[in-house]
Amino acid sequence: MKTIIILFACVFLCVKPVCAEDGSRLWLPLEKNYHAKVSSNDKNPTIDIAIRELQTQWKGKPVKLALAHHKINLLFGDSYKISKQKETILIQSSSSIGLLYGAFHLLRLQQTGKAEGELNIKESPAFDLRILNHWDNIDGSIERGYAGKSLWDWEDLPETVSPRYTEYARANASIGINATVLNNVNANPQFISREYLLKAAALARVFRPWGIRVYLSVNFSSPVQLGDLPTADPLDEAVCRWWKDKVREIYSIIPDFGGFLVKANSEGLPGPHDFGRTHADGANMLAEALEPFGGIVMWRAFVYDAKSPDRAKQAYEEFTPLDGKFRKNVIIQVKNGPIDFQPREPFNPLFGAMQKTPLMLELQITQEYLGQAKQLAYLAPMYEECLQSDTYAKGEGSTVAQIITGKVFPQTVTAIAGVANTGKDANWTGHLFAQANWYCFGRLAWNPGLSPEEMADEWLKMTFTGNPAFVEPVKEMMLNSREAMVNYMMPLGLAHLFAWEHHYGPDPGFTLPNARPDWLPPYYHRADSAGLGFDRTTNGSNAVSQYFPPLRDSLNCLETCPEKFLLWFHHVPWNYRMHSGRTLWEELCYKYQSGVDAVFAFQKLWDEMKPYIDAERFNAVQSKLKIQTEDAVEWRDVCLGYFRQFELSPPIQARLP
Ligand code: BDP
Repeated sequence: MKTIIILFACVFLCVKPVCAEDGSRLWLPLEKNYHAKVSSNDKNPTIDIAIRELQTQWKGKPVKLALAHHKINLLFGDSYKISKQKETILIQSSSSIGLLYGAFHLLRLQQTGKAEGELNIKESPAFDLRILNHWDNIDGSIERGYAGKSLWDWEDLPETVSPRYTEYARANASIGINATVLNNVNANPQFISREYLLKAAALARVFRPWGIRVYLSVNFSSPVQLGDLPTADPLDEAVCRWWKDKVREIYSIIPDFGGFLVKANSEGLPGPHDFGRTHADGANMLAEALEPFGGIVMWRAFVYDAKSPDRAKQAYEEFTPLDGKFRKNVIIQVKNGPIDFQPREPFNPLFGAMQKTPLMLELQITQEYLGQAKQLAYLAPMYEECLQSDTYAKGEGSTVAQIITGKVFPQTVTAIAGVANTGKDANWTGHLFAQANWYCFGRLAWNPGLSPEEMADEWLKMTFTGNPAFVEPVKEMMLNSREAMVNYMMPLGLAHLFAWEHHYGPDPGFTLPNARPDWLPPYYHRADSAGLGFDRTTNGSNAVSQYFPPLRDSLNCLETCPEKFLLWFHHVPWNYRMHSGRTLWEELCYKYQSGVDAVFAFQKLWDEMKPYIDAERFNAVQSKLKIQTEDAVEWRDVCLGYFRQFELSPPIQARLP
């Protein structure tokens, strides 16, 4: 009997290192109450937070927070320094928020086992604005949200302020996010009514000490819908006056309001084109109203026309003629690719092409086209792929990251936005591993040079355990997950093979009478008996010409176009020989199969991770991986089954297992 008890206790202590968790803690440290000694030369709500975070969670030498009233050694704004003195650790910044970021940095070092030894850290963010975009609606639904209802309880605000708002702000501050657009880009005009501004102000009050500013998406026809004006023409005096008065009202309610995000003349939304005006006319009118208060306009370049022969070309065609025509406080918000958040797209050719206008990058964190909250895809490799793409706008090395951080062409403001994946689910993001995408977005917004591996390593250690037996294999799985998904969904540059509307499962052959052709998969894959893929070469739609040489030329040529983008740029014969020696058809079969194989391997690997983490989170991920393998098989079978009909005389039979 004795032996059994001892054995039982041992199993419990050694094999169950972490207590059960539902994921609500995110990557933040467990509240330990270490009573660390923390002092500061100043006091305000932000510094109080930094002190509290350290007091409860820091285990080590006393920490001294030093707010420098004059900028020490060129430490600006959000920047900070951490150094180890003899008996203390010193965090210095010229701003309170810099001290809080420094505190979170120190805690991260502790959580990842790197707090020992020398500390000589100097950090500055690469972007001024590190923003989440929430596509949240007044009724609590979230467009493309997969983690429950909106975090914002509009009905209860401003009177009732949920504690979740503080937790949200804390999580964001811990990774350096400093701005949030509260509502959907498909904006309900009500969001800038007085009633809703008071609600937004209550959120802004919670977020303020965490260094987070509130922004709102606005509907371009608000003067008509909210103000009863007969027009929303941006050159109409009454319209300009209406917006100026509205902006004044906003700042009287939210004094540190950040500005507007605008989706105009896109997917049926109103905009300046309705009045024969340009995007610049529209954006400048709003910018003029915001300018006296220091606000900005983030004007989206996500535009496409039902009649366009190549949707991928349109944003470039509409926006490049306007380069240099925007006011200083306008920044153009550009999605990573020219279509729409597909599992893989080449970078948007607007990056590098607009050289006299600030541009910002819009990434999607919510996995609209990447398995939503059911499938595991770590998106840092996808973000990195875009950020490190060379545009050649000013010779070699003009990467997207260099462009949007203002290093190639000067920018008055720099920013990066991520469409949030948060919701009311206990674990915030639906899939536990989707938390890593929120995390890495914030980390990249601070430093776009961080590697996906570094960030996965941090996130795993902070979220689960530092045990290498868990961290190393799971990190490997994360790093391979996006490529696996590309392979089982749409390899070799295919895009948009989704079933109608829900953007989850496959339906490459879907058509609907009278539907917009650019919302149907055949518009994108162009499969016929001659081959597969969209000809965007100089012989086709000529979208390649929107890229700078020498990239343009290498994309244009079948032999030099990277195979991961082959079918994006070329209509390729079925029997074309790929670099592997396989024909296109064989390669397609091979890619789909390797995607499926990878997911089965993830499932197997995860099963082996059971001893290292709590049962609750282990089971949650395990059951989602089961769904993912079933879905991957479906993707392979449906897509290959469909494409096979076009493939004339296959040199070998498709290897459908
Ligand atoms: C697409 C979404 C749609 C958004 C749109 C946008 O399907 O719901 O409104 O992007 O970014 O990806 O405006």
